[in-house]
Amino acid sequence: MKKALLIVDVQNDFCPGGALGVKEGDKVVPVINKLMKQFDLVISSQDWHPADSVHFEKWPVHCVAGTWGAQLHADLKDHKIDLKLRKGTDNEDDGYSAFEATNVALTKYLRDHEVTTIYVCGLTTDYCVKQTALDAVKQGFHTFVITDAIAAVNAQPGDDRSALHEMYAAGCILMESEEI
Ligand code: VGL
Ligand code: ZN
Repeated sequence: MKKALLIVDVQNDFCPGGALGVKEGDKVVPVINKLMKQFDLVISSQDWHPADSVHFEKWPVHCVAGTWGAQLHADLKDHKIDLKLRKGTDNEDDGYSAFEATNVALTKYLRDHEVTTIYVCGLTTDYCVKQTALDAVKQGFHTFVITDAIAAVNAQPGDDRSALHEMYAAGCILMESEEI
C-alpha cells in the first residue's frame, strides 16, 4: 500500500515565458517541492514531441524532444524524482496522459511497486493533469488531485472548473497540499 506523487509536465514550455506558458504555471514548483518527501515514489512526466507531430495542428509548437522547452523547470527538485516518463513521443497522437508514456509501462511499474494511491499535480489542469487523473481512476488507483499544485491553459474561461468537475465526477478526490 504505497503512494506515489505524479508530477505532470512541469516543463519550461508550460511555464511563463515558454511556448505554451500558462498563467502561474511556475507557482506549482515550490508547492510540489515541499510535498515530495511525503511520498514513497516520486514520478514525473514530460511532454516529448517530435517536431512534425500532428499535435501541432492544435497547439503552438512546444516541448519538442531535447529542447529547452521540454526540460523540467530548473527549480523542481530533480534529485528527488525516482522515475521520469516521456509521452507524446509519437507523431500521430497527443499523448496527454502520463499513462501513455512510451519509455515505461506506467500501470505495470506502479503495480510492481505496490502503489495503490496516486496524487496528481502539475500542468495543465484541463489537459494532461486531467487525462492522467482520469486514467489513474480507470486503472483502479485511488486518485487525488492537488488543487493548489496545478494550473490550467483555460483556452475558454472556466475550462479549469470544468476539468475539476470532470475529475471529481470520475472519482478523483480533490484536495489541497496542506491536507496531505
Ligand atoms: C499539454 C497542451 C498540449 C499539457 C500538453 O501538458 O497539459 N497541454 N500538450
Ligand atoms: Zn503537448
